[in-house]
Amino acid sequence: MDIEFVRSRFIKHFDGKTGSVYASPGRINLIGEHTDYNGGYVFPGAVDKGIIAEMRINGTPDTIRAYSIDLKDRLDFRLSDQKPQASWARYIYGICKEMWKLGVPVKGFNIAFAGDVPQGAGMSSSAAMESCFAFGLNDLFGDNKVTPWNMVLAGQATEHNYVGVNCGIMDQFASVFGKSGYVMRLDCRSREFEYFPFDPKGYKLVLLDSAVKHELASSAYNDRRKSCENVVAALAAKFPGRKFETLRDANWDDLAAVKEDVSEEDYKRAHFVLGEADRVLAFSDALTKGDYEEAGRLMYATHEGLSKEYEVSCEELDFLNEIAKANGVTGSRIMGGGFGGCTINLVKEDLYAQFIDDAKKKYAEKYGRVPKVYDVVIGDGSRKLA
Ligand code: GAF
Repeated sequence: MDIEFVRSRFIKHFDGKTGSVYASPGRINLIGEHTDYNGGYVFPGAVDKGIIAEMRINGTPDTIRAYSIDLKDRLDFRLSDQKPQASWARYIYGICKEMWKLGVPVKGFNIAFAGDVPQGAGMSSSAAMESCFAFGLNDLFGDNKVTPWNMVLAGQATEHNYVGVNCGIMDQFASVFGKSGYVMRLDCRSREFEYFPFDPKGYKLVLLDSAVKHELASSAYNDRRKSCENVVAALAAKFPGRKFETLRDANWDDLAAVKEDVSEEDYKRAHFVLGEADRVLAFSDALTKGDYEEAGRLMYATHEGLSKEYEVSCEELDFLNEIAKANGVTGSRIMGGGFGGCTINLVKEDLYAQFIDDAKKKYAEKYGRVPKVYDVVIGDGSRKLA
């Protein structure tokens, strides 16, 4: 996907004029899954796939003329009206409202956009849209005064208020702050982060897309978050003198102390979150030492936890994980929210071809389709292209 492609559609579908062009990426996450809304650490990086949008002020008070190039769908709507029915248009409507709250006097504009982040693959195509539109609105109407962090929060608020997913901040953060060649360790409580150069010599990072998309993924995601909040409430009741905002404030002894006060299911979810918090820190150490074998072992442990304790895996993802193990892949796990999407695999270069061939063959034999393969290239965050 390139800028000329988007530009040609923008010219064709509107009044022949060009506008400004913005890009934002999707993301991978090395480790730290479902930790962001629990105040923990995550380890994402932006990818070289994303959304490109061309935007131009159209002189109306609040009419948005929007064209989704990928869906070939054109929609005009007003910001003073109810949110549009089309789900893709809600991202535009929502981010306009959230940027407005941050003091950006959004008026009418034309927009055409396209993307090459695979949908439903867990690479966060929605955060790429939110970040891209936020970046464009900030530039067109806001004198670029909204800070990158506030754009992250505006994207997250769009998910909460207009899409119905109570997500954390990892995806929007990665999309805004990504840097080519670097992954980032973010502390989601303090919002401090560090760039880590990521160049595992002798290894490749590859995604295998199960092509499964769970129908009820957003409500199941919200349920997981609710379980964590239930445990936090139980902790606050048990230890009135202490402050529990998220599971980040709890240690293993605390969790054991409320085991009988919470449901078995909620306990299991929290048990995963505390384990994952430990794993992200161990993973950072391993990365600093260049110990990719240890990093890979932690990825497998995360898969196990996501599958058995957090229960966000599915048969197909577990199968891909097993194939990775059988092929001697260093690390493999579900990436992103789960309920379908991709596994992320850290594989030695000399095992790569055999692993991919075997995964394609066995997956096709069992499920009648070949998993898509995406080699990960760590790219840049949100930016203006023209
Ligand atoms: C989704 C959410 F959007 C993120 O905030 C994060 O919770 C992730 O699932 C799981 O780690 O991508």
